[in-house]
Amino acid sequence: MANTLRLILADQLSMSLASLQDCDKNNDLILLAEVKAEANYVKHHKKKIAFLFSAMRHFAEALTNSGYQVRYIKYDDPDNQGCLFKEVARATQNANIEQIALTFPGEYRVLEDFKSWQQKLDIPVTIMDDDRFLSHIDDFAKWAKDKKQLRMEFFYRQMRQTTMTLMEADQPSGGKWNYDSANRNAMDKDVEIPTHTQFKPDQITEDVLQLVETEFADHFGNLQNFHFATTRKQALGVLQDFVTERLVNFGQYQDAMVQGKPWLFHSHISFYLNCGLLLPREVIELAENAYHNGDAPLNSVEGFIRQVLGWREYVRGIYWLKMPDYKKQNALHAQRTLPEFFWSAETDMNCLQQCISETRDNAYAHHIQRLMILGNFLLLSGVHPDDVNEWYLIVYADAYEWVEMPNVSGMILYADGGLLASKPYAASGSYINKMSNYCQHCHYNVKQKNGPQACPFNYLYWDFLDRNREKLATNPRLGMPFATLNKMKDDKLRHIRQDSEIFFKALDNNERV
Ligand code: FAD
Ligand code: DLZ
Ligand code: SF4
Repeated sequence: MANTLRLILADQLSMSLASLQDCDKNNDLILLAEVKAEANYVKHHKKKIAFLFSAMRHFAEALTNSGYQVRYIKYDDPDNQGCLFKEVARATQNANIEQIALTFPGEYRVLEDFKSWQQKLDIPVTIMDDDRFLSHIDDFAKWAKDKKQLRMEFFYRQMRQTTMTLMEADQPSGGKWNYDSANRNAMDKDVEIPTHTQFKPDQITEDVLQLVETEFADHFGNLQNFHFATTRKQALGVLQDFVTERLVNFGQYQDAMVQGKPWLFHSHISFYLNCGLLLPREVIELAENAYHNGDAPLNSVEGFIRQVLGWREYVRGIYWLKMPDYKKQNALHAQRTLPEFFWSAETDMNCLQQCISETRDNAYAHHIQRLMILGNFLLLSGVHPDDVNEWYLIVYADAYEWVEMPNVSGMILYADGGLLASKPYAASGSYINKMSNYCQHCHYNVKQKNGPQACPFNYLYWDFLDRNREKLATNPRLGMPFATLNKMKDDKLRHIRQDSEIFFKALDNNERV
């Protein structure tokens, strides 16, 4: 076998990675590179860069300790070439390399880049399937073929069957596929929320934190209290803590939001799953075992497994099925630019203020914050999908385009015209008030429908439906709200339109809202 260069990306930090499987420890060279092009193509959150660089350095160390030959390019190496291709080109020149092995990347633009390397370098380049995912993108395409709507629920059921997860013979455990109806509680006052797993930075992480502070000073976010896992062992610790301490309550409080409590009963493993420190198979297995051992109820375990085996695999399928066109979709013709306060958190809307400042501090927000606070506001305000996609890709430490874009363009913005979501996830203030305690601390009054003190979500919700009547009124799942809108007195509708106009004017002038 010829000497092979094996490039490993920041989100491919798995010992079981396809392109590592036939590695010849004596003759092959593994390359990891911290490069400007990847760290700056959007201005990633400081904690995201620190997390990935530290995880890369730890992974390189683990590879070296296992006997592999590793070439590691640090960000501040004086002759750092600045992009993956140039680092690969340099490594092939110096090390007698005869071929290159890659694993299928998580972003379309990276794949396009990979595809050009064989010709540019004039040596064979092999791109291997990323078999860490449980569903192959070709199988997803087959499943999707000839379907008008690609509902996650049906894909998920098929995944349960093909992987025999939470199944009893050919029936779903407990007799139902989906226990979502049991998973919509607000937080009970007397429930104690466990602390999330935190790790003290070691020397490798300290070095990286210093580097990021210096080199990425103008990026969003802060580096204080950096506590992420940066090794596989630590990531397994986060997973284990979730299964023993939080999974039991994951289901019922999945959609709850609490002021000052960003982590709740969620797993906090998306960072590790997406960069390769954890594998979906082992995560699902551990959760399923908790159910069989009687350590967690079915609504929690099924709810959690649906996220990993269902949603996570499904959004990846959608991304690769629809790219590159997916990026250009804007079914609702949203045109507004991203409000400035999405960077500063300076807003009187307390729910947004909380979610944005937590995002700034943690590079994390849980799902319902991303969907029903931040996403809901961006949908109702008609912010352009390009701006919204860029923001979400920047601010979350688990964000790569394959997972971020379908959630943004499909789930929150309805920019794909309903391919992913059967209706837009639009809601007024009463939903937020029901699921959180944010409204108790807000400048605005959630009970008020109109006027300067009214919760903006209340009139923006109706204004959104009114503005998008033509595209949404025939959606059967929006029958009820449109019936209400159609019966609305002219006077009331005029107030809604006026309040929305005043609000948007202030927003566009960058005045405090
Ligand atoms: P938990 O609530 O504990 O869920 C368990 C796991 O399920 C997660 O770790 C994740 O791997 C998976 N999962 C849950 N929901 C989804 C989903 N909708 N799509 C894909 N996987 C899911 N997730 C990302 O990993 N990266 C992103 O860039 C990202 N962007 C998002 C943008 C928007 C607008 C929305 C609405 C959701 C986004 N999500 C994204 C999905 C979800 O919000 C995060 O996976 C989750 O909040 C991560 O926290 P957790 O690990 O504590 O998740
Ligand atoms: C997100 C990211 C960052 C911040 N830095 C690097 C890097 O320096 N080197 C690298 O190999 N990858 C990095 N990544 C991840 C890539 O930008 C890209 O999102 C994924 O590798 C796609 O699979
Ligand atoms: Fe958010 Fe409205 Fe509640 Fe304020 S009143 S926290 S803006 S939902």
